[in-house]
Amino acid sequence: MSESIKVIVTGAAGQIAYSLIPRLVNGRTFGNKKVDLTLVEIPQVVDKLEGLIMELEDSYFPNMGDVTYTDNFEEASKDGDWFLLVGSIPRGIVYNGKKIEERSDLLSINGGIFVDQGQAIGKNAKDNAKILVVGNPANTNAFIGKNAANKNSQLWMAMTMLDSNRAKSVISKKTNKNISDIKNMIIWGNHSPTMYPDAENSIISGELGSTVINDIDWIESDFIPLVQQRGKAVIDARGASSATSAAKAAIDTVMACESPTESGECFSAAIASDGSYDVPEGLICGYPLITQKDGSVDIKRDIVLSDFAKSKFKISIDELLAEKEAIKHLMK
Ligand code: NAX
Repeated sequence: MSESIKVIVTGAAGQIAYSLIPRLVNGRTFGNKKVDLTLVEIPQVVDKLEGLIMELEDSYFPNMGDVTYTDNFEEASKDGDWFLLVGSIPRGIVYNGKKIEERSDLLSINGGIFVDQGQAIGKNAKDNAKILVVGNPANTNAFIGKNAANKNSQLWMAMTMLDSNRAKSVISKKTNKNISDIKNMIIWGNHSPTMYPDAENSIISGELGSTVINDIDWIESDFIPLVQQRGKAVIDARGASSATSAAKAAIDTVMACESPTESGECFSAAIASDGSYDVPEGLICGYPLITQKDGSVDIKRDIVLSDFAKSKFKISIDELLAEKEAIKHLMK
């Protein structure tokens, strides 16, 4: 093991993290690097991480380096290479005496957390750090964090890989193909029920989705709502939100960034718009992405959107703009 990498995970005592953290040190996600982990939680539950660390030690992970835990994010962020920001305050809990039900309250509370975390990352993390925001509202949390970090060499992303994986599964059932035959499943826009999963531009056994499926009614009435509402369906069935699939999607995103993307392919995550596809600059928007040979991550710019796609995508961009408006008091 020649190289080591420092990975910071917030929300480390939560249900996604329980499934995510062991995979970070399994020798696959970061190849043969030694992985040093810093696990972060809020003060009320941080001591529970002692138990998780005991389990990690008992699991025999040859690639596991130093593992520590803390409730001090500022301290944790020092020299970080990768940040998986999973922790956030969920809807429905009582926070400072008030039940958090409105999306605007959620945006504001979590936004405040991401100002502090963003500033710490900008100041303390590596210049080429990569940050994946999982905690909701993920795109706007990443928008706030990136602004607070104020360091363009760091890459801020919000996770849409779970939506992409869900969409691949729906298409594989519809077309009777193996899920590995479905590529380039792009999620445009916000990680929210307005997202636009792009079946037309997916690649199914080497052919364009619009040719293979050729059924716009199914795309509009079945496929899109199924993907958009899948998170709720899992909660209804399981009595808890998606955890193991969310953890797998976070790992898929890290791995997609850690090695160059195959020619012609792309993966899904939300990053800051540079104006591509007419998205207002700066919004953290779901795009098709490519990891270059030098490790940088770029938007794939040669996707052609149909008028149908553009109209759906616009709904999600408008929502991102409304969220930006709702948190403008948190911006410098
Ligand atoms: P849990 O409630 O099980 O865990 C969240 C953990 O975050 C808790 O242990 C809490 O103490 C901790 N936390 C809260 N604020 C923190 C802070 N400032 N610093 C460090 N830790 C903090 O939730 P879980 O099911 O693990 O979900 C985590 C987040 O992922 C939620 O916001 C959820 O909405 C979001 N999701 C995002 C998905 C995506 O595709 N982007 C999909 C899955 C998931 O719904």
